[in-house]
Amino acid sequence: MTKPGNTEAAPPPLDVTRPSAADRIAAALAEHGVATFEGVTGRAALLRLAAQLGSTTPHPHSDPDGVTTITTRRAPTRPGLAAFTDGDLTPHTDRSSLPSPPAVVLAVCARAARTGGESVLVDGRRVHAALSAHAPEAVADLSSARGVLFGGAAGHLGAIFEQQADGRVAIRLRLDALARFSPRARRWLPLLRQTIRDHSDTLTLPAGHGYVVNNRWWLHGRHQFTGERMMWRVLLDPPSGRIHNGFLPSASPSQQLPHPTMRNST
Ligand SMILES: O=C(O)CCC(=O)C(=O)O
Repeated sequence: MTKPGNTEAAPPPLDVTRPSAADRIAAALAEHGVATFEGVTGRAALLRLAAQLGSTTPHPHSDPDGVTTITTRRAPTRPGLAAFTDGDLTPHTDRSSLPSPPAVVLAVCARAARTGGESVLVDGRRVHAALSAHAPEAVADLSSARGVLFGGAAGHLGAIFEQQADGRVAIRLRLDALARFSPRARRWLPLLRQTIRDHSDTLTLPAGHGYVVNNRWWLHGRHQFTGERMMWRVLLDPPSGRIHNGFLPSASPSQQLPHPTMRNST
């Protein structure tokens, strides 16, 4: 954990080689929207863990087994490919251009960077609570159903904070060139970016360590790096009803939220 404000003890990463580890990861994911783990010894172990958490959903860049290998593959010739560079990747929702993005993102470090490359996780519930407390108008504008076109012309027109019928709020965000904001939404982007920075947790993941996040509750990204860093990513849809679409907003904007604070896992 790198931010001074968060002093709660972080739960240690769960060891996937221990009995019932997948159940404990699934339980943490359901309760907190996030879990960290260690002990993934290779791609086969990654796929075993993924199969215990849900069904794999393919990505345009994934291999037939559903795993996307994230390395520095190419210069960013067109927008949307920043993951395959050695640059910063702003915290985002995966597959934000789909009407229903996958519920869960599972990411594992296959090879650590020489320098940098820390994973960045952001609790959307905290971002929403902070904005609700200090700029409720921003939350209103960022909740507009026509506020953002995600993913270009054929993408999804929607809100950053989507109100769900069950009272939850589902976050959907990308801040790259494939997001187009309405004037009302655009005026809050500097505040939104700052609030995201204020609520970013960073994790240095050695090989075999990883995280799993509820894709509609937590944003994920990474810092720029040097070296031959390699991550594996799998998008998952857990069995129906196990993972909720989004987070329950805090009852009072100033309420302290219980939070499984992330800590640097090295
Ligand atoms: O490189 C990473 O650690 C994360 C990549 C990522 O966020 C993504 O591909 O969506």
